[in-house]
Amino acid sequence: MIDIVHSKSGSSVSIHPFGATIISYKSSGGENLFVSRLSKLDGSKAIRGGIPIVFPIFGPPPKDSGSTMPQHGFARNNMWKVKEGSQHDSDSHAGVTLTLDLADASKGRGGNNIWSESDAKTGATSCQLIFEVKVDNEALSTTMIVQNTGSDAFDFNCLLHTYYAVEGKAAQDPKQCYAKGLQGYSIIDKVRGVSGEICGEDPVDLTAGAVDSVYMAPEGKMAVNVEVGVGGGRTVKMEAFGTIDDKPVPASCVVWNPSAEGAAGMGDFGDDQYQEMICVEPGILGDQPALGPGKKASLTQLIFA
Ligand code: TA6
Repeated sequence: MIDIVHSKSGSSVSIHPFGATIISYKSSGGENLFVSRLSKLDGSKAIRGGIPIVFPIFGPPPKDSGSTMPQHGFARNNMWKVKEGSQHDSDSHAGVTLTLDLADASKGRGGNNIWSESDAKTGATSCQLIFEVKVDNEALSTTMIVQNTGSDAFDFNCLLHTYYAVEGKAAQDPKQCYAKGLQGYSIIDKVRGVSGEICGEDPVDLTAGAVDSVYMAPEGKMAVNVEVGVGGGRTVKMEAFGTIDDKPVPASCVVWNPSAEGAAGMGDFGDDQYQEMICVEPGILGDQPALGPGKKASLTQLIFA
């Protein structure tokens, strides 16, 4: 585990090198992230909680693609390396940088896709992922950078799959747990199988059971800003923004809670723990331009807690 403490503020973050998965972010209000009590931490599968990194696909591979890449891609299924000399603790902040080269990604690439071992050997599709983590007295800042190190452009999605801890098993209490700030976003509701409704002024809450919705930004909106109710009378603020080739691209946001039924169906999720979490996940999920050879993309998430 990589443990980072900002001595000046006492805020801290713990990162598991498997998937560069942040599994703890503590600030003055205590632990902000949820990790299932049944989560694997031995590298046998993606960590169930914290901030898993989703790349190069969000969700399952495209239908009829024939790709066998696991859901949410390979970034969260491989051991990342600490960038030498990057761990630091200064008055302003503490932090570390981790990297994953495609060549070192031995798991989760599947077959029949541009990322699979056979194709990538030609060097056509290749990348280096860089994950910059900083913590200070105000926030946890995480920036994922995708560097195209191959000869071909590639399409991608990336997302930071953040699990917030909700105090007092209050996730299904709309007064205590919600995601506010998505008004005007177009909704892809995967539970109801409905797309295109526009989110209203009311915060998104978890009263209707399972929630699994993607909120796509309205025209011209780049950064996503969400206030997350996390129980105990507390709220956390999240801001996220993305770039491709240093130009801003719209950030989308996913809200997920599996409900009792979904929790019971996951072996690495406590049956009752749907009451203890809400996922609010910023990502670059649109049909944005492909990333050209030598170019980079970035996704930054700031969690003010
Ligand atoms: O982000 C929401 C989601 O895509 C849900 O559909 C659900 O599958 C969740 O991610 C967890 O996915 P995982 O592959 O980690 O079990």
